[in-house]
Amino acid sequence: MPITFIIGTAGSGKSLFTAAFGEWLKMSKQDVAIVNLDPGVLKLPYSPDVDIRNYVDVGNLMEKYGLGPNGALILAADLIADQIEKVTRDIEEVDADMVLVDTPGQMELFAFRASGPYIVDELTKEPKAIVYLFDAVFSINPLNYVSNMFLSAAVYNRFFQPQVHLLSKCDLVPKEQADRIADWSADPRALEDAIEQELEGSKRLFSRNMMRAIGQLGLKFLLIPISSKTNQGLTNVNTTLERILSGGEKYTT
Ligand SMILES: Nc1nc2c(ncn2[C@@H]2O[C@H](COP(=O)(O)OP(=O)(O)OP(=O)(O)O)[C@@H](O)[C@H]2O)c(=O)[nH]1
Ligand SMILES: [Mg+2]
Repeated sequence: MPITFIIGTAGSGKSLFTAAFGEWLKMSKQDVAIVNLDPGVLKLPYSPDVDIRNYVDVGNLMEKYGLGPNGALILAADLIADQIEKVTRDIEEVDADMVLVDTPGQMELFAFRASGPYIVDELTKEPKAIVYLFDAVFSINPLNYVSNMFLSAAVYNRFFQPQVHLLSKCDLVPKEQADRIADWSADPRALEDAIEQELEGSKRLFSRNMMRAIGQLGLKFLLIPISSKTNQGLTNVNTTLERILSGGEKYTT
């Protein structure tokens, strides 16, 4: 069963994308298993087939170890790795064509601790992909966009799995803005022009050097504009994931 992990900064739209894309796959007659790996979430926009909250309870951890909410979330993120066999068994029981995994709200709990890469490596030996979300509202400013490129490169550096980049929440920005951000992702000169025009001083210098450094790594961040409210772009996401998961592409797209 190929697995796709949905990653992005807090509030970037991971859970709603998991819900919308899961529904889209079902409507396209594909069997999909949806896994919630966020131990701290209270309400989800989908009914998970497999739920880490059955095995790790943040409230209990706070009480048992006298932790605050953040400390308990960090501990919970680490404890997820111990539950991997149970999660794997639950996923196998669903027996789907595709598994979508919604990851913890704060990206660093999954991407920048030991447990996330361990889980991605161990959950399956079948093809995997990472979907990384760029929030369109946040990415309108080239400085924010470049910061997100940097975070995305850092995520790639943690997992070394094929990575697909989505521009989420496109229904919230004018179409020309979304197109412009997508252009930056396809054409470094367009991004460099925006940096020259819209940023000044050290912000300009930093952004320009950062985008060049990431370019030198050979990473691409071709963004697929999507909306989990209108389903815009989900066909495109599916085509891209199918290509990656069947062909085992090595590079970011
Ligand atoms: N208009 C619009 N709102 C969206 C879209 N995707 C997500 N949202 C909203 O953005 C907010 C955050 O979305 P979530 O899907 O919870 O994001 P998340 O990355 O899972 O957030 P955390 O797990 O809490 O970090 C919610 O209010 C969503 O309704 C979208 O495509 N369009
Ligand atoms: Mg979420």
